[in-house]
Amino acid sequence: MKLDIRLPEPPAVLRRGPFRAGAFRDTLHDPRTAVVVGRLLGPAFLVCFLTGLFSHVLQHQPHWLALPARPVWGYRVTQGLHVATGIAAVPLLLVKLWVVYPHLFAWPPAKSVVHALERLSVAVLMMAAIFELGTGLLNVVQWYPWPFPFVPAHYWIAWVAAGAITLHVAVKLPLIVAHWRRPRGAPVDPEGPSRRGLLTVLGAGVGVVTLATVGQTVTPLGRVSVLAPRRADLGPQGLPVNRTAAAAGVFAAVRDPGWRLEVVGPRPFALTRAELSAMPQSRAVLPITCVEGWSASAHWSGVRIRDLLERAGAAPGDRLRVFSHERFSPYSVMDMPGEWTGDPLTLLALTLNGAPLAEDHGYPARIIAPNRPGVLQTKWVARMEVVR
Ligand SMILES: Nc1nc2c(c(=O)[nH]1)N[C@H]1C(S)=C(S)[C@@H](COP(=O)(O)O)O[C@H]1N2
Ligand SMILES: [Mo]
Repeated sequence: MKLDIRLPEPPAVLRRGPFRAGAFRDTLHDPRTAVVVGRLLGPAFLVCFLTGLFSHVLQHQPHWLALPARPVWGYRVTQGLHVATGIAAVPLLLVKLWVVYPHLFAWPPAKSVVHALERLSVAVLMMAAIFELGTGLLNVVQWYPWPFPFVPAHYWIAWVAAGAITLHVAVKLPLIVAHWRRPRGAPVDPEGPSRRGLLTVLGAGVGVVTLATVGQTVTPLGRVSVLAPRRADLGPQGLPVNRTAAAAGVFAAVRDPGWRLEVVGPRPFALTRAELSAMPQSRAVLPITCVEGWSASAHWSGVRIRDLLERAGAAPGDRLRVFSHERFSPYSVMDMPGEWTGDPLTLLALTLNGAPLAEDHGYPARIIAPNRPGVLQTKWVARMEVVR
């Protein structure tokens, strides 16, 4: 007796994974659907990448690059878009992966070396995209359960993702071009699940996650955004707080009756809070825009940094290094380039929304500047140094 132990031949083009042949309706897993979803996911990734890049250069500004301090709400818009497009990209990426995942079981796994490399690049793209969205989301809820520093990891993997996406689009360009438009007179399967149905579900998903979170920066939607970790109007003096004075360990320093602001420059000086209040005061309506996605506008008043620098004998355009009473924090020291030190809206703020700064908002004095990330709005300022 002869046993036939030959395995059945896999279908020529595509094996349907662990599922029976025909388990997937072709309209939902065909190149046209992949292209239609890609047309939404691509721009979301692009906006997220560019706004992220802008945030990065603001926080790590190269000396040769001058950045604008206007419009004052610029960073509020770009960072709001960064977080919103990142969140919208989650359902988009999930659907995209679902549309193309039967290709995971393509047979043979690699037709050539080039094909193998192409599949490898898609694997890199997937991992980088999932890493970026995952770390970004956890950053929004301010949870850092990983052993690496968030900012450089999120930044460098973004370049990996951008490179892999560019390669992916280049490789798939013929397919993208061929399926960009709806095929004329294509037969519609009346019984199959429709592409339009899938896109409706996807649109609803994007709408829900956006509405549930965007209110942390689009203030009127605050009540709708039940998943937003912050409400822009909740907090002492009507403004959220990320790090409290207690958490920063600054009580002793900021409650010291002998507190003085030290300004170091060609003509160094020190001023008490009463002396600062006696100087000409300026007002500004400026937002705090936290990189984590919440933002809120507030009324500030205090002394222009420009006036303090002038008094210290600095020249216009000089840089400033600001030291907080808080120690051992990435926000203990902040550098401010000339575009901001000379700006009439950059203040050493003493009041917030009409009352002296609460301790949690940086009492006795904090930095507030236009078009800058929240992480650079240093609280509990102790000392400022003119940098030449
Ligand atoms: N010294 C110090 N300043 C700081 C911080 C901090 O942790 N320490 N947090 C920054 C961040 S991340 C933000 S978003 C703003 C928040 O300001 P607020 O608490 O007054 O709203 O303060 C910034 N200034
Ligand atoms: Mo922040």
